[in-house]
Amino acid sequence: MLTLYDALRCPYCARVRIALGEKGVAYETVTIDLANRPAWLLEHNPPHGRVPILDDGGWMLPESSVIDEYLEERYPEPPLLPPDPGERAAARLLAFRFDDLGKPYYAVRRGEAGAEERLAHALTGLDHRLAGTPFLTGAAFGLADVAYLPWLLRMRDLMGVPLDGYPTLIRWLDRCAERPPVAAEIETVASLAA
Ligand SMILES: N[C@@H](CCC(=O)N[C@@H](CS)C(=O)NCC(=O)O)C(=O)O
Repeated sequence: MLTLYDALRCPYCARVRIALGEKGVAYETVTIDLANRPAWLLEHNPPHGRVPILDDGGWMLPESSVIDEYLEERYPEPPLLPPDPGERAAARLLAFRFDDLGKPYYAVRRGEAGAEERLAHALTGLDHRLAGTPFLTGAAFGLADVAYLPWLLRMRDLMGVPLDGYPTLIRWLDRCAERPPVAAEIETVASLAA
C-alpha cells in the first residue's frame, strides 16, 4: 500500500492527491502539520523535509512532479499523458515551466509590489494557451492540468484573485471540476477557508 505524506493546504501535495485519484490507486495518508513538522520528515526527504513524499513499500520519493510521473509509469491506466511523444513533451514542458505562474503567485502571497500585475500576466498566458484545446495536456485531462490546478483553485477560492478576465481559463476550471478527484480537491480547499 502506498503512503502519502500529505498536508491539505499544500498545493504540491494536491498534485499527487489528484493524480492518485485519477489513477484510482488506494493509499494511506500521513498528515503533516506544516507549522510543526516532525524531525523525522527530514530523514524522509533531506535536506528540506518538504511534503509531498510518496512512500512505496519503504522507498521514499519526494517532489510532486516526479511523483506524478512515477505514478504515470507505475499505473499506466488510465493514462495522464497523451500517446504522441511530441504532445507528451509539450505537457511535460508546461509542468516544467510551472514557476512562470508559481513565482508571481507566491509573490502575491508575500504581498510584494507589482506581483499582482505579474500574476495577471501569467494568467493571461494560460488563458491564451487554453484557446482551442480543452485541457493543458491536450485533448484529454492529464499531468499538465494537474500541475496547475491546485494553485488556480486556491487563487479562486481562498485568495479572491478575480478570474473573470480569463474566460477560457474559467471554462477549463469548470471542465476539470467535473472530474471527481478535482471536485474532491475543491472541497478540500473549501474546508481550508472555513
Ligand atoms: N518542489 C516541491 C515543493 C514542495 C513544497 O514546497 N512543499 C511545502 C508545502 S506546500 C513544504 O513542505 N514546505 C516546507 C518548507 O519548505 O520548509 C514539490 O514539487 O513537491
